[in-house]
Amino acid sequence: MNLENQNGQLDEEDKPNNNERPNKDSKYARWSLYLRQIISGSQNTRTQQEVVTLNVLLVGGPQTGKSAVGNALLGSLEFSSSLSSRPVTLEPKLCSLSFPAFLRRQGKETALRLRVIDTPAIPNLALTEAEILQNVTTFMSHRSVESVDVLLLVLRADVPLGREVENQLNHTLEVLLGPSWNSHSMIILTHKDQLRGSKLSQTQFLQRGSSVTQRLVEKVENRVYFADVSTKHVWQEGTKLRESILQLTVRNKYSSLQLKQVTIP
Ligand SMILES: Nc1nc2c(ncn2[C@@H]2O[C@H](COP(=O)(O)OP(=O)(O)OP(=O)(O)O)[C@@H](O)[C@H]2O)c(=O)[nH]1
Ligand SMILES: [Mg+2]
Repeated sequence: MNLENQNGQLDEEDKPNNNERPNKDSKYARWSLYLRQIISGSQNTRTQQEVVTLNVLLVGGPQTGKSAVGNALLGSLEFSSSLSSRPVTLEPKLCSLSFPAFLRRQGKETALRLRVIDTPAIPNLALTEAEILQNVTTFMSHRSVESVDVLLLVLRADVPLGREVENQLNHTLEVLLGPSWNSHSMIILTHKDQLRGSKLSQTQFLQRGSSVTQRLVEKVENRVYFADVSTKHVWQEGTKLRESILQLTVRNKYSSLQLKQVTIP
């Protein structure tokens, strides 16, 4: 099914509904979101609203904000996120939520159902790469997740990325999702708020940044999103992130990456 127009932009029908935009106040908005999920959940059953379900995988180095990005996406605090000298997330976790009437598709209001999978950091002080791969693949198979629609590679904007981390991320992702993992990926550069003192634009910042980050950015075809997912701005970021995820999905014509069979020696 071709859902993309010639410019690779969202078709009119696949644009997020502007009605989805909530009140700006984050505390109120979060509660309002929950109430809307509950109310619209029962309406969905009655009116049989169409649903697009996307599996979104969060991957990245230690303490980069993976879990915080997951919380922003779902407008919740389901994933444990905290400042720590040790890895906080040691097991994969899946949380899902539906956003009713998020887009129009084939003339119908369609809900967006996000299934967000948080994972332990790569590299990880507490787990080897083999253990992470084993944990993630076992978890995915128990939860019947066979494919990934969007991979969010979460890095810190304010911390240069080392070559070793780049190599490990590349290797793990290739084993897990195959060599074309980059086609379904987007880089989220968290801690945008820490760059406030810098007078550079985001593009200039990237151009003057580490060659390692630049290489990864090129690899994901320049899909980069600077985010501040500290609690104050989490609501606004969540809305924009969901829209970016939908945009990438449409660009990829709703295709997904099959998870590979991983054999751990
Ligand atoms: N200021 C600021 N803090 C952030 C941002 N993103 C994450 N943090 C903070 O960074 C810390 C680590 O965030 P987590 O979400 O636990 O990071 P993680 O990558 O899941 O960490 P591990 O599971 O340990 O690998 C928390 O205190 C977050 O609040 C951001 O954009 N800005
Ligand atoms: Mg975490």
